[in-house]
Amino acid sequence: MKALALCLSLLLVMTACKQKPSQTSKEFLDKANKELKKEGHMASIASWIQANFITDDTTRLSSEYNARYSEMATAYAVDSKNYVGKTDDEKRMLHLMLGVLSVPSPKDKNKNQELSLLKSELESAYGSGKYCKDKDNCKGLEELEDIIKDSKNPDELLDAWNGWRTVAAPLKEKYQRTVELGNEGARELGFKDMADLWRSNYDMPPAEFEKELDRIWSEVKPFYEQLHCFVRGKLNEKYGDSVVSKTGPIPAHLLGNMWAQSWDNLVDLVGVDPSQSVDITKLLKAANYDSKKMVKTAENFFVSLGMPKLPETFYERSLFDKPRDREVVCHASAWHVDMEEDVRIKMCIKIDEDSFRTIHHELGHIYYYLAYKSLPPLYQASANDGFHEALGDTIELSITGKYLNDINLLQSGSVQQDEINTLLRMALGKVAFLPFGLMIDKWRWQVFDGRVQPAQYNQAWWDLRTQYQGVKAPNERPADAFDPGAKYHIPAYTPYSRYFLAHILQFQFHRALCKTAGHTGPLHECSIFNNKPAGEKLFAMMKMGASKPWPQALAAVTGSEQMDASALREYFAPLEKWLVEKNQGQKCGW
Ligand code: X8Z
Ligand code: ZN
Repeated sequence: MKALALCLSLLLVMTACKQKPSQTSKEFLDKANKELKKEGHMASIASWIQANFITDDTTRLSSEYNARYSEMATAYAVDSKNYVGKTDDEKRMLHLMLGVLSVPSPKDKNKNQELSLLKSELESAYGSGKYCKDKDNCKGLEELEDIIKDSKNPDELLDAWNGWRTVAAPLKEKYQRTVELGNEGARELGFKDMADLWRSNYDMPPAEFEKELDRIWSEVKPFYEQLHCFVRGKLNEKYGDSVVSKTGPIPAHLLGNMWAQSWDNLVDLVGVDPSQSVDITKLLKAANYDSKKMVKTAENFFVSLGMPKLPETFYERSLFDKPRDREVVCHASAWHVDMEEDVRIKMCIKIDEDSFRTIHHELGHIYYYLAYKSLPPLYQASANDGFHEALGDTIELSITGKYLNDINLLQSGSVQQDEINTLLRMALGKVAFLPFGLMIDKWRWQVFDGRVQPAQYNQAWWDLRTQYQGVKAPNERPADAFDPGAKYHIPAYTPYSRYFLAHILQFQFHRALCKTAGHTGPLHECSIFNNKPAGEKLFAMMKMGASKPWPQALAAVTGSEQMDASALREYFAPLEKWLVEKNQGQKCGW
């Protein structure tokens, strides 16, 4: 009875607070915007140093500054619930404040510190992870990825694949604890758990967002199954029944990518004709490109659309090349350090097509940052997070043979581009990715909401990999395996549905911008290079930041308020037809 009374009086105090905050919602938001920007700047600098120079010291420093930032962001988020907001803008910012942190910290100071340190440690452990066969033979992720990319020896592939996963196993305990703490933080903000929080950032009820993803997936699944069927057939021809069956899921070490997330490194194996499609790696090497020239070339594309040149500090402060003498997080990233003009990328650029495409992806983030830099910090984000990831990829879809001619990388007439070869190359990258993009957060949601307990982490991961991708673990997994931890975004806590959305949205943007540019032929032949009206349309949307619900931002470019796969299907239509014919007589699916 006493306890109940205490609760009741607490409730009364809280209700009273809600009615009478000491400042107006505008004053509250102005202060929050200002202080979060300032503290975020410090956290960003510290994280930058950590990621560029991984040591125990930088890990601690970064954890310290990020703990301060999280404490502040969480306090503001909790406090925001005492305000209603007078205008639509105020209401929107109050809601956005709840989602500032993807892993919200508990109010308890010790737990906040603990969470921050664990997160920094996970990031450092992933970035500096090594697989050592013996003490003089250690390999980092970059080297192991090269093996997966180039080798056609199943034993060698398996060793590199397993090797990288030995780095992830020890992360499980720390990860498990971050889930507990992050969920506690999410509950203090009024969410059921972190899954509920992550799904609440899409201008629709969280449960509907999941349905929305499933709906979009159902639009592309039949096409993916055809691609899967074709690739599996080729792998079976190459490696035989004992390595790849003609009917079941594909073992994950054979797809040319450490996570089997995109299969573009299989172009040769699946028979893409090098004389009938453009091999960008070959062109970059022949023209003696270095990392900076690759970045300049990508910048030049954005400038050709009417966007500004990058600030000099971008070139002074970015990291383009993997340093020889220190550990860095090589996973490519784009940073908005001060929420103004201090923008940087951090990448271990290789002179190849994959890096060339990724540079465009990263500059997409950078140009988004610059476009919305004058907005209040809470609006300094994209309409939904898929837009941010889609931006640079949209530009990348304009890297056509004609464009490569225009920039003198490809001599005109040297390659007779054929439609199927060109589309197959693209599909191995973009279409193969879709179920991977979807399943990562499906796994996390189950982990966050408790449907999957730590003892089932790995099994649940492989169940989803098989269900969605038709991919399986190449061998029985050790009891302590934590294979999800071998993918950067899991220890780094980067939400992943954004990439699934981006792979849909980029085709919607591409189709709309090509229309603006007056393009009439097939979509895969369109490049918006040099087209100012298309650039203006895109930049206008980027300038909106997160200030409006995403359907409005989407409509500003495409005229439609719906995310859907029709543009992707249209882009690949000839290939889909071709694959269906090629797969006649095969038992597709798994
Ligand atoms: O992480 C990235 C970017 C940085 S936002 C390089 N991507 C995802 C990945 O590598 O898993 C781009 C595509 C998917
Ligand atoms: Zn990105």
